[in-house]
Amino acid sequence: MSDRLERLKHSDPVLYDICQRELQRQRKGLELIASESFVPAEVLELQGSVLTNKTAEGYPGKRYHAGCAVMDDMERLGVERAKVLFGAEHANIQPLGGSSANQAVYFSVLQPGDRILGMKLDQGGHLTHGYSMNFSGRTYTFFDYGLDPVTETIDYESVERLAQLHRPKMIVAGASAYPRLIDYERLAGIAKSADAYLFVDIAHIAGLIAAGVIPSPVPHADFVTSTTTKTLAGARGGFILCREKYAKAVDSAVFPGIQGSMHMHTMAAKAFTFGYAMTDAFKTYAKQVVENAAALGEALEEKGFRLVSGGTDNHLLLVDLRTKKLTGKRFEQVLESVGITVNKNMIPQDPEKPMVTSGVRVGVTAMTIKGMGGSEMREIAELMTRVADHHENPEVLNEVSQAVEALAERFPLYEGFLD
Ligand code: DSN
Repeated sequence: MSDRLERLKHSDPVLYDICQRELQRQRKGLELIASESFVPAEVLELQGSVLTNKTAEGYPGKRYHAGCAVMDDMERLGVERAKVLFGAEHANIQPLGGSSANQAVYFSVLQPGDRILGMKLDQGGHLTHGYSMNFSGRTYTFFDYGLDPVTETIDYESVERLAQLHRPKMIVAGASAYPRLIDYERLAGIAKSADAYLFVDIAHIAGLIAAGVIPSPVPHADFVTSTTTKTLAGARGGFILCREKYAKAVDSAVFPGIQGSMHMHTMAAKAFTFGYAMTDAFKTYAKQVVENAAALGEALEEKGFRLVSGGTDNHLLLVDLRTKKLTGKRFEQVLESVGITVNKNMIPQDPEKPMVTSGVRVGVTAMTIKGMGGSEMREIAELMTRVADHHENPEVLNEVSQAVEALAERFPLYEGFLD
């Protein structure tokens, strides 16, 4: 790997410098973006491998180009691993990302204009679950459900009511900013009584599900999609799990429905990701993620932050900044200035606009992969609190910046790579 970048250094010093700067940013900062992780070196190797050279369309044994026998072995291996890991009847690992995986699920059994019930974006849902400017909201007729205003958890009674009222063909569950467990069994019952498909997008929590530390929707849902990044902590791509009876519809929705040739190098990295997620080391990591999120949440609450829903069951926290008289935009900016990266995020009933917000989303996956535990979570909470309470004091911010770098560098990242 260092050899390849050695070439880049001479052939394209500008891009080499960009890689170096990004590596230093990742090494010296505290990465708390909930959708990020630090992938194993094998994923970096596979994503940079000669597998990128092979063009293939179709499925193993039924390709549209010659010379695919080796890649057929690789795709079969990845599919088999995904099925075993999640206990699924069928897997398609060709989607280039989570969005294309979701597109393929809709496309597999729905027609443009069909009714779908999805979770509101500003209450934790995702762009591809019906946002008006996204392909989903532009192609299908979405209705949305949200959270109970008191508990700030999914209001299942309203899901049930809306399902009976609108009679959607599909109910979509899963979220990009929801810190609590989802009752898939209950949603499956609601979907069944409305004669709707249940589709669950587990992109954020797939690693925790794979490791068995939180419940799986696979036994209850008709379709499940995910990315292999985030808590699965691997390749940057997507995949679909479904019941066998939908296998043909899903496969043809992916190809030729929405994709042409696939990315063999990332598919191989996905196959590695599924294999690695079966190991004891991965299970230990996933358990620690949940413990770290709880520890960070408790420490932030002790320091006067309010957590949406009062806590977390997964890898992320949604922090309401109104008790600190800060907007999400301001806190994101000032945290970034000291080397802590989070993203501003709407909170339920947010009075601010989406580009301002009253909250931030905080995830612990990347820092857990680096090896951090409960005591480091408390240090991070202390640093975040100092930033919130002194966000206009350059001296304090300078001290925090030094403390961030010192904490980050106690946990080395990709030692020997790119150096
Ligand atoms: N959906 C975006 C997120 O949750 O950050 C990107 O994966």
